[in-house]
Amino acid sequence: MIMRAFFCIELPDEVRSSLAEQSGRLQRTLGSAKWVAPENLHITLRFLGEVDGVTVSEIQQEAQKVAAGCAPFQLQLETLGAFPRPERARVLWAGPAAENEEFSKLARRLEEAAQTVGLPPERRKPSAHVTLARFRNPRDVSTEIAPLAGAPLELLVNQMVLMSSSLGPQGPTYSPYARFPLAG
Ligand code: 3AM
Repeated sequence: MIMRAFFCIELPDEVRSSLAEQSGRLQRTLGSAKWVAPENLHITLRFLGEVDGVTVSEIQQEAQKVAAGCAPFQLQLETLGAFPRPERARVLWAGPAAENEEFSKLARRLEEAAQTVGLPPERRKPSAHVTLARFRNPRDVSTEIAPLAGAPLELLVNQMVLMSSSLGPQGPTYSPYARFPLAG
């Protein structure tokens, strides 16, 4: 068994629909891009890539320990932002205005877990964000970067999800594979 997978935080319906609405509005001004479908909006914790059955079972054991050691926390999505920077954006996202320590801790522990089971290190620093769009060619979105309408969108992060992803011509389809309640 080989599965493309990642750990993420799911969004509650009201956060998802607010982001989908704002994404729809941005779509009308920004136009051509790969816009993330509303049902696919999420906050990535750790991308794993293609993993085999043994790795999936090992990472689940490690994730269990990580979740047992982290307490539920609040996350506020307050602003639009862009990677690597608004003037040359490849990714347009919604997220917190500043680093969230609890998110960082959870992501750091998952990074350690991934390395424990033999996965290569992720070099990019984890940052809490919901990707709304990806641009094939970098573009200037600086005039769009603003606080989210109706901000802050608040969510209680009380579990993380191991998500499987299958890539198709219409884009990826995500299915929750396992859930890990934060119990620290
Ligand atoms: O949450 P975002 O959109 O930032 O870009 C992919 C998405 O992140 C990322 O994993 C998340 C779920 O698909 N991703 C895809 N391929 C990746 C790779 N090779 C990757 N992250 C790191 N390395």
